[in-house]
Amino acid sequence: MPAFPEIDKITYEGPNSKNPLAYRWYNEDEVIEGKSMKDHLRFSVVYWHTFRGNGSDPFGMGTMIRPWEDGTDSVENAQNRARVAFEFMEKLGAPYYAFHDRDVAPEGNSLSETNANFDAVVKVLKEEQERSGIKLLWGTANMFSNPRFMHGASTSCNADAFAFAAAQVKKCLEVTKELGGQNYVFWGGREGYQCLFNTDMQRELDHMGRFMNLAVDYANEIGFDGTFLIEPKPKEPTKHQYDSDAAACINFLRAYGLTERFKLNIETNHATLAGHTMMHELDYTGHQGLLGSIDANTGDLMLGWDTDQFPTNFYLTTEIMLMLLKYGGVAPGGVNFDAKVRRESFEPMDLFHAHVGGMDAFARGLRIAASMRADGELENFVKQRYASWDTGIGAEIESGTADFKALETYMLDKGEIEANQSGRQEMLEHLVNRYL
Ligand code: XLS
Ligand code: NI
Ligand code: NI
Repeated sequence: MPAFPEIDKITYEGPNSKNPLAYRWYNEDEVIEGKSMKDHLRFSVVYWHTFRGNGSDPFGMGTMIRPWEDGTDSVENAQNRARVAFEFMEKLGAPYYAFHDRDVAPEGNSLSETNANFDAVVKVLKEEQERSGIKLLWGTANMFSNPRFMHGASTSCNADAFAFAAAQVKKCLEVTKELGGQNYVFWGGREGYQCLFNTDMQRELDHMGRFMNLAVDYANEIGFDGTFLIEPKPKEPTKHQYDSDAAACINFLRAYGLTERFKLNIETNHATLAGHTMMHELDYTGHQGLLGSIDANTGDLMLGWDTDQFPTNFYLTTEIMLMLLKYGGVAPGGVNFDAKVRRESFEPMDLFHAHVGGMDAFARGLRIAASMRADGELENFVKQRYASWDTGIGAEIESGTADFKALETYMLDKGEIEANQSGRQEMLEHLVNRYL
């Protein structure tokens, strides 16, 4: 019996459609900048929020109506849920999904029982992938929910927690490979500190570096050649997370020799918690050649936590798509909806409304970004703005032929700099609005 009997496959109806369960902008086979929208966007549904989120918050219990759940933590229930997840993704037309090990299968009384539970559900995931053609964007291990990880996983003061986490990631890498996962994510759920008085920061960071190198070694050993992704977030659950923003992650990867196999998975709500815009984080990561994937959501700027809302703002999606196009696309990463419906949106149908809205907002952002790029006005303005670096003294500085003495001679001779020109910020902001 289908879990969503009242929903047919969501289709593209075009910009004039008033059907909330239709795409107005996402036309998956339509080609933009030489690639289908489907290949540009590589949409992915997350297992944790969408199929495990129950709507509870620190003040109240779960609210979600999920008729397919039998209320137990059994493997059978988890297997049935996996089939429901694929029905949902198929009807939505999402080509990818992502999970934590503990989202898909229940923990048992021992590590071996837990691994067996995981295998039993992975069997169903594999069947469903083969049946539907939906692929795994990435797998990851949940090393933050269980109390054993209260002090962190690889950064715990307790060496056994490191060992347990290693066993968990080993298994999750095997499963990710088995399911043809294209990436593997590390988000450092409790890899940070609450208090510096009880923390040996250097030792913790060294351990985290060691952990990730061990993961790379094991991936090489079993022939998993997907991209490793580290996902920056500045705080929550800990006061300070070591993977705090893109720059901190990149410095970490360089310090521990990990840039060959790792890239970054940038999440909008994490960027804003770090005091950056998503566009900033993408531009920073992109020019470093380390842009791997994105977690698509949005925060609420009035609230200081990771609200993980579905993105619907065209301005935001346009900025994101401008960056993804600029840096050559997001593949083999994707646009992964790490977002949850509000606890007041408790009906199964709301899961469709949320994803359709998010996918359409990104599709619109892609279209807008592509037309801005086709016109080239922004690009030309920036190029012109930096023209002093293309010839003469600018070119000599960039190529490394001008030293301090040469620059002094140049300036003594010239006396004063070329007149500065306006940055035209307001004109450009107005220009961007023309496309929206
Ligand atoms: C939490 C993170 C998490 C990662 C996967 O804030 O976004 O969901 O994406 O562990
Ligand atoms: Ni998040
Ligand atoms: Ni995330």
